[in-house]
Amino acid sequence: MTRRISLTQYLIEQQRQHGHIPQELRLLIEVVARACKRIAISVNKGALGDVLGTAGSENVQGEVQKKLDIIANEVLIEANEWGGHLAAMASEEMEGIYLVPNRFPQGEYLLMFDPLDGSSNIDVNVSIGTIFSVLKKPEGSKGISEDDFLQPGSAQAAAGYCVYGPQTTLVLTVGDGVAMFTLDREQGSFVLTQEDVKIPEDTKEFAINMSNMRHWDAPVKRYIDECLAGVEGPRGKNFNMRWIASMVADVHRILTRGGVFMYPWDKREPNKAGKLRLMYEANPMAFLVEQAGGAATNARERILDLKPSQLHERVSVVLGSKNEVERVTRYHLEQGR
Ligand code: P6P
Repeated sequence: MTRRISLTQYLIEQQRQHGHIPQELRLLIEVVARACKRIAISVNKGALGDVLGTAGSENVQGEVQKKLDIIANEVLIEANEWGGHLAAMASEEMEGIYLVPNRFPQGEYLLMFDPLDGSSNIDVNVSIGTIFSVLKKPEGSKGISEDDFLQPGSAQAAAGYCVYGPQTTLVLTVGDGVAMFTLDREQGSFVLTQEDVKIPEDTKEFAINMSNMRHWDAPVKRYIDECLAGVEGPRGKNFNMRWIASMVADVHRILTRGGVFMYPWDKREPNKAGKLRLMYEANPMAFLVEQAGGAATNARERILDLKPSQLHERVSVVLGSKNEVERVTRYHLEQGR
């Protein structure tokens, strides 16, 4: 039975006993957690809060923004800009980086986030979430520019997400394993409900958007065909499929019971490496998955090793149970391209 301690106590123990969390990083994580609680309030209001539907604008990705996308982005900016722990922020919903205003003290960290991932699920009451990634400002950098954010995922100081589902759950790593905290609405705080999360190395469950099958590259089709062939096929076992169209919810399932999640490159937009964004979706999820004993590649290379070239660059994603990720990656490498 996991000790029922608060997020604050957990972070202070990590800071005091393991030296994994400097004071500034602990404050940053607590501020992000408070912002997620505020976002959860808006999400849970639904139609009662006039927060559903589109905002009538597009984001830098050319995607229609939902009202809650903008609300969540504003909550994260306002919560984090004054605390003195950040130098700048970057968001899926903003084209450029957001420098902490001069009226506030500057900190050592850079915060990136997808404020509300899975927006297509908002109006149909399906789980959505906030994804965040924390980097340190490069040593000696004077002014902060976009280039300071372009660090490989292996440089992350912390990463996590908050899933707004039947429970509101914060999942966090600071490089010392993965812990899960469930929001206790009566006391208004996140309570530790699981630590040392581990992803089973094998699985019988895959997550991919099957409607894109005709656009997939051959290694992806080979892998999925083998899964669909079931116990009579080369895998010798039957597989189940899940696709929530909310990365946070799919990754949460995988952290909880294993599985493999794939959003691979496909022929629909051949010049794009994939649909998902490297800096604030793939990197934080890859950090969490690896810390839980899983694996995460872009079908050929370890995601955390990729050197970013743009803030909003996209990437192909294969992550989850180690042995399945290695199989999909092997099929791509055997392809030779
Ligand atoms: P599709 C949500 O828009 C998202 O970025 C991820 O959360 C999710 O895994 C994926 O896109 C869903 O994409 O093409 O299935 O709608």
